[in-house]
Amino acid sequence: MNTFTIHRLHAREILDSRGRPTVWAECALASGVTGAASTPSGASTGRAEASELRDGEAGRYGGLGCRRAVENIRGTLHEQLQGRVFATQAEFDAELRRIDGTPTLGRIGANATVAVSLAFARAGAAQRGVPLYQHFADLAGRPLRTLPRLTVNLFSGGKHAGEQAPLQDILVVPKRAATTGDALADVAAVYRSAADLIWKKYQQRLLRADEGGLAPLFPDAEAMLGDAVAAITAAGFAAGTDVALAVDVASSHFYRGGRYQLCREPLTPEAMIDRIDAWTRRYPLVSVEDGLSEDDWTHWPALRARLAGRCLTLGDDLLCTQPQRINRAVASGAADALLLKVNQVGTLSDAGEAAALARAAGWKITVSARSGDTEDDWLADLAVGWGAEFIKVGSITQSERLAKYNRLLAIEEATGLPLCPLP
Ligand code: 2PG
Ligand code: MG
Repeated sequence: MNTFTIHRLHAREILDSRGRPTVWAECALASGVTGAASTPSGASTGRAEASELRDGEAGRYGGLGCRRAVENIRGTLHEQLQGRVFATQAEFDAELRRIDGTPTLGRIGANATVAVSLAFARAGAAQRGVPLYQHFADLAGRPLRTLPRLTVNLFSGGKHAGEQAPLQDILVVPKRAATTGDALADVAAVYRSAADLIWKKYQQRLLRADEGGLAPLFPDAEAMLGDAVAAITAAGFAAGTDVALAVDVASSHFYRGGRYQLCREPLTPEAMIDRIDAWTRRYPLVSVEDGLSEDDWTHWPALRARLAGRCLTLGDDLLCTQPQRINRAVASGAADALLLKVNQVGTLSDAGEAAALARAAGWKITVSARSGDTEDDWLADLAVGWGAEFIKVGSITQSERLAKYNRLLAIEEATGLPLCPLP
């Protein structure tokens, strides 16, 4: 049997794309191979996410330092795991959980466990002599079949752009393109025409948000969606057929006292559902993420029922990649698609359990980066290995985003896999 013996765990504090500290970890196995990985970090986080351990030292990175998380890897985890033999990723991740001992991984820090869990996976792939995407596919027990479709950030608002506009993320979804390479070319054409349009309409060119999206002072949600359609058309595409849209409403962040404060217009949950329904009829949306708040469990089933068959009801903050929240959503019919972020749950195996539950319910999966991310590209391998229908990485500017797209291009070349059929 192929077993994995830990020789050394190492870590260091590095910076993410927002210039904030995060964790890089390396796992060396006794067989002589090593694997390294780094942890991304969100800004628009769900309340049920696993706990990042931050130093809280006011004079250093505003308290966001990760030296304690790094020390926990170099110290506690290295000392307790050195020389230990693991047969599977699941055994290794269970041991991380046991050593931490808290449900949210707050003692060692989920920012530490994510990096270590992924570094162990990379080392495992290296020891087996297989590409990381193949290793992920084998961990999930599924054959490689397709590449994920791109959902690419075009316009930003909400917490990714200083709250200048209500919707957090308007994404471009290439439909006509038959390969990742062609899909990126179509996205680039839309991005260019959107930049021209933004210049003409808002006299703003270079202000870019956290994920590289354009972020002018849109007056309202409809302008964001309408301008995206105009950019698609101006680039010469048929909106909806060649290139469609997706939206991350991220509405947990403007839900107060039972009302959705959309552009200072307080909407009841029913009115918010009507508004989203109207968007899906007026604009070519293939999915709506976090249309309702993470606290509004009562109304999610009505939203899903309203959109069913036309547009995916995608849960991010609602689910936080947590198996027990996904079970609740499946039982109540609250969603039909999972946004999967490994650092929301803290280990690769927990994220794998989340993906398996979503699959068993017949849901679609979008594997997602975070708004604070690094040049690490494991996300592309994960999306391919786990057969995600979609991947969400951010815009086509900024190297932490491009690392993932460029890795997808390499995987496409190596495997010749087709893009996932459209849902
Ligand atoms: C989201 C993500 C990625 P963040 O809300 O889906 O866009 O944002 O990483 O800030 O949570
Ligand atoms: Mg989201």
